[in-house]
Amino acid sequence: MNQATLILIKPDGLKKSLTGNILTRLSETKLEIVAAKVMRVSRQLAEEHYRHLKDKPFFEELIKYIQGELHNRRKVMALVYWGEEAIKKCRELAGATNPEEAEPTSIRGAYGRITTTGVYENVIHVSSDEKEAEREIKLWFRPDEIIVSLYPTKETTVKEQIVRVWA
Ligand code: DAT
Ligand code: MG
Repeated sequence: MNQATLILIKPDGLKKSLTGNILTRLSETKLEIVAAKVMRVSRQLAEEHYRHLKDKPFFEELIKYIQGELHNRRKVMALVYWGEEAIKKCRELAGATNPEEAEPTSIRGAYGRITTTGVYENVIHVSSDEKEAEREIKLWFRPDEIIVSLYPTKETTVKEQIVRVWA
């Protein structure tokens, strides 16, 4: 069954120059990359992305982490991988949430760490299931940024919208 999953290379992954290593590991899955971009993460996006954790004691640190404030790298690389069992394959390669418990050969096991303040810096995000993948992909990408049609779309006329174009 074909699935889509959101992948984020988190600010620690970017700061540690792990983009190439992570993409190489993910290429073992033979899945297709159908969207990719580097972007800044607003507080609103961060809070919405991690809304299932908003009551946790580490929530505030987690928001700072994904926004890049802990690493002085205010960006993430966001991708959508698509293909057979995409979520399971990517989560297996990513490893357990807690980098100390993750398989040493997994991405998080190899490159993650727990900070002295208790933040799990685990370098990569992978959607947890199909429902979350849809929610997250719709949060991080517009339909025209994805080269396949994953979810139903509709056309709408946007009036007097200011957009930036090349000068
Ligand atoms: P996952 O990212 O494996 O889907 P999650 O959705 O439960 O895990 O948590 C999202 C992120 O929050 C996770 O990547 C790291 C952080 N996190 C989760 N549990 C934590 C904990 N007990 N202490 C510190 N950070 C935690
Ligand atoms: Mg999760």
